[in-house]
Amino acid sequence: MDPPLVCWEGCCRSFIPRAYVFCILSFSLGTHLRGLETTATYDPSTQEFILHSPTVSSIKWWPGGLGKTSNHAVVLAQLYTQGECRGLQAFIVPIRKMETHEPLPGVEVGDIGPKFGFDETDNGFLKFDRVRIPRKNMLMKHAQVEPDGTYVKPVSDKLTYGTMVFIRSMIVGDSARSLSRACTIAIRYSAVRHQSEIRAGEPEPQILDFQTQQYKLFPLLATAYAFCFVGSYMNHTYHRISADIQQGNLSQMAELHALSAGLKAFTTWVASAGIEECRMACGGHGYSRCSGIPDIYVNFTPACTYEGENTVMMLQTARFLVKSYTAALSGDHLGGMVSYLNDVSQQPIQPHPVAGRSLVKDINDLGNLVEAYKQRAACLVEAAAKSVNSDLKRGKRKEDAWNKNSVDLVRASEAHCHYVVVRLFVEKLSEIMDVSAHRILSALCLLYALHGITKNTGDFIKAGLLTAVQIDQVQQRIKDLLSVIRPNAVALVDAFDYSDRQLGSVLGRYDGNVYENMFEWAKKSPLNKTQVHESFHKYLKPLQSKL
Ligand SMILES: Cc1cc2nc3c(=O)[nH]c(=O)nc-3n(C[C@H](O)[C@H](O)[C@H](O)COP(=O)(O)OP(=O)(O)OC[C@H]3O[C@@H](n4cnc5c(N)ncnc54)[C@H](O)[C@@H]3O)c2cc1C
Ligand SMILES: *[C@@H]1O[C@H](CO)[C@@H](O)[C@H](O)[C@H]1NC(C)=O
Ligand SMILES: *[C@@H]1O[C@H](CO)[C@@H](O)[C@H](O)[C@H]1NC(C)=O
Ligand SMILES: CC(=O)N[C@H]1CO[C@H](CO)[C@@H](O)[C@@H]1O
Repeated sequence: MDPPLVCWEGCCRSFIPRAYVFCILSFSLGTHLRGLETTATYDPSTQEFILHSPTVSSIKWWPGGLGKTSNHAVVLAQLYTQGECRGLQAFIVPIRKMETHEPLPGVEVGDIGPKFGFDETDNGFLKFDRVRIPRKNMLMKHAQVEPDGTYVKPVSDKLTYGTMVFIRSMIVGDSARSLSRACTIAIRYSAVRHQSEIRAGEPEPQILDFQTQQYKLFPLLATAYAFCFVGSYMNHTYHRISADIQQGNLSQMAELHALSAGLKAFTTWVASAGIEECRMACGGHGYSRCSGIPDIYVNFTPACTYEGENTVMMLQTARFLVKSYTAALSGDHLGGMVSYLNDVSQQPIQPHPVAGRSLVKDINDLGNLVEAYKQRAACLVEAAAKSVNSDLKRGKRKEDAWNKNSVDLVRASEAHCHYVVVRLFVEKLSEIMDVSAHRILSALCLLYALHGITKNTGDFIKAGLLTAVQIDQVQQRIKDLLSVIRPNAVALVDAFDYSDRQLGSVLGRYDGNVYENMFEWAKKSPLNKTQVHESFHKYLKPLQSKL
């Protein structure tokens, strides 16, 4: 099977001797890093840090492998030295004896109990009571504490969060993998399954021939393709910008943070909901674990929460968007994915479009559609930023102005991410040289863009990007595209190239022999070990004899 989705156990392996089993405890209080209560106080007399989690609320909860497996942990804690709090730093903390695996003195550690999924993972809790570790156990690449307790600041505070940015960037690819696996299963099964009738008296059609089934699955298929391209873009962007950061050029660090946070949230939300739609599209058997989809879902859906809760991620991206918008207004020239905000400041968007006049001239023109998504994002960013600014002018406190507009800020971030995804999909097409592959991927790309418009019609009409008549055309065109994609649907999921072993699905088998194998699978149920279960003798028979 694929490597486990909780990947951060592996992230630090490069610098850790093999005998150590590690887990990373990045947050003590989840979302609010600065509010983290676990402290690491430096004691120069012994050159040690003292780790302490004083309250029940500061118990670290959740890291995979912590409950029973790890003997060391990387812990983020508030550093105190020379009487001052220096903010979050990371420390390597031994938590169990190497020989006996018993918890070390002052360490309280264990498993958190059953969860929504991850049954095989020992997600754990951890509490410190004045645990001492040597000074060299602080990860000092960026910030340092000298033997006498002198604190040396990092070049940028943001550098401390580099690992989180890396994992978020990789989660974008996970979204693509999880959604594409669910699509593979649902689409293959929909080609195998026959049900009902379309024309009276004729044989039962494949359920994939129902327009409604296509309408459920093909936009998700298009999304899976889009996310594959976005995942690979995010990976390359991460490597490109972090190479610059290594060289000391931090100019694009804020862009990288905002992009990875936003795309992590956008793709995990969409993929998580999409996997569940795929499951329901398989009817009753989708609910059986032999479909493979329940496992994909429970393993994937925590990605909406871990490594940065999605709403909080969207708000971080919004902060960058509002900052960029404000910078553009005051004459800065923006680069990267937010460069469209340069134009907004020059020509304010018309709030009330003239009837019949719209930005999109041709709903089949991908260039036009990218422009429309861009303008929609610009409109929503501008509206949210203006609203925050006017609240500030009216004397609201900064935090209150932010909170009072946060629904709109999240919407602005989503629109920005949606634009990025559509744009990257369209750009990818120019790299595809094979004529027939280009034709079908263009249809998928168009479906992705048009489907997104129908889900957000209000935004596009309100901003004068499309007229109501064009929205009707969009809806019609989507139905045409479903028929275009239908003959290629199975080939398009085969192209993801998952082996049966990777899919782990009876419904999604490559050879389509679903029913025989489902029967085999059922026979292996533990309840079938005996022909007659003991509960019959214990409970049912006595009941029957009373009748
Ligand atoms: C399977 C799994 C594995 C995990 N593994 C690890 C691990 O290995 N290491 C580790 O350190 N952690 C791990 N975690 C913990 C995870 O990182 C946190 O759960 C996550 O950061 C969310 O924090 P929270 O639980 O405190 O949620 P909260 O922050 O309490 O979120 C609850 C709600 O409050 C909202 N909210 C919170 N703050 C804001 C805000 N500022 N603005 C608007 N809304 C807000 C959220 O949107 C959400 O709706 C894991 C979690 C899971 C589920
Ligand atoms: C990510 O990008 C790096 C460098 O650009 C490349 O070596 C690596 O193979 C990529 N990984 C994935 C999963 O695409
Ligand atoms: C930093 O990187 C950016 C983007 O690659 C580049 O435009 C800029 O010139 C670089 N700055 C320095 C000082 O090298
Ligand atoms: C594991 C096991 O014993 N499975 C049995 C379940 O029931 C079928 C049908 O009676 C048997 O053929 C299997 O051997």
